[in-house]
Amino acid sequence: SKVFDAIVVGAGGAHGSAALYHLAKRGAQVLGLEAQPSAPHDRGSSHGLTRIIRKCYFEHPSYVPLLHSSYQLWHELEAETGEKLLTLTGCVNTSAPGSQCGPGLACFEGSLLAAQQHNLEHEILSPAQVAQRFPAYRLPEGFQSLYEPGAGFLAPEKCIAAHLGQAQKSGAQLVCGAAVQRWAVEPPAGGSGSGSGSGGGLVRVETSQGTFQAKTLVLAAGGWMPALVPELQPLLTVERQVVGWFEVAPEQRDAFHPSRCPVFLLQDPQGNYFYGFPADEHGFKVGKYHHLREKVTPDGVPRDISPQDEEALRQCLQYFPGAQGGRLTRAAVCLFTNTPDLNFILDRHPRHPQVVLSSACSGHGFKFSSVVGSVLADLALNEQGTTPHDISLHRLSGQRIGASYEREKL
Ligand code: PYC
Repeated sequence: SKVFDAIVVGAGGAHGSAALYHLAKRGAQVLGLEAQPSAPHDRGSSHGLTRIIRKCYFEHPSYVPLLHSSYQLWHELEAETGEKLLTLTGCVNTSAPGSQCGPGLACFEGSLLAAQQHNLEHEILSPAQVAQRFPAYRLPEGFQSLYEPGAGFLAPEKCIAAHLGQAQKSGAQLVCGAAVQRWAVEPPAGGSGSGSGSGGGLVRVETSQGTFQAKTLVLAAGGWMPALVPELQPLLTVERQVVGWFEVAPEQRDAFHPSRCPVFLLQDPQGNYFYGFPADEHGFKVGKYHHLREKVTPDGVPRDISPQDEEALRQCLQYFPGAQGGRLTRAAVCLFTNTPDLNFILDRHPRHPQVVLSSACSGHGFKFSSVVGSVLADLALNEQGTTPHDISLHRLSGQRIGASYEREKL
């Protein structure tokens, strides 16, 4: 039977679709497998109409070079397809003094550090300046804000469809409804390597739609990664995330228009970390990072919206009075797959160099998917698993477990 150069599992997701695109563009014979019946889909981590993209990266300045490449690749994909994927609105990165959410610096301090280290365009604004420039916002006294004009949002479903469509134009095959039951590395034929950086035998992937073989395997299955790669189980937590759209008062709609309302990250004194987008036809979309901190399994995640879900999101509206009394018009449940340090995993499997792992975007990975696809193609196709991108933060070293950002090392 046919031996592909690469198989991508999770091809209907952000990183999988991008990997399929880059592999196919480089001339690899590539097969994308997606467990859901169609792609893009709304069962994983990449749906809900909008995802933030920004460069003043409070999580860690070393994400910035990846973000430069990511923006460039999104623009290239827009040019290839004629689709508008990225809308620039600017981003308000704001935090209350002393707020610290997660292992890193607070949003204001961290975004300032990234902006200074990488010479990124930004402005520092007081709450009064924020309200004057962006009338939807009402930030309390003391909040510090960094405004990044080059930020905005991506349309995730369109991005995935664009990557898949272009991949197929370059010869990739895509099989949806193919759930992986088992994968294994076969013993090397005649005891020697089989090319393409495999350093061993072929990879065999058994699915609900048949068995496939390839020289390399890219596993990018989001919340399904712990089941597919048991070695990752101690590192990964799958979490339920909810976003909601709230109605905006009619006289306030101008203030929530994308031309006047930047996307935002907002960390309050209670340790809550909210994020959101200008209003679309459904209303003003907000989320709370880690939401209710519910650990779930990807197939068992509750999809109904509870009063607690709505209440958690409504807390954010105190900072946006034009939406405060607004009805919840729409909501979406998706998955975060988190590592302890919230950095992604991008590496080869520790025991199988022909298997590439991409996982655990920890809720902030979509914007990177264009460049991550290119990194995954490098790891899969380059003999030594090298990539020109700096992914040292994302390699699977022993230090990753329980690692935290240390300011003095930045
Ligand atoms: O990646 O900007 C982001 C983000 C904010 C909240 C969740 N993800």
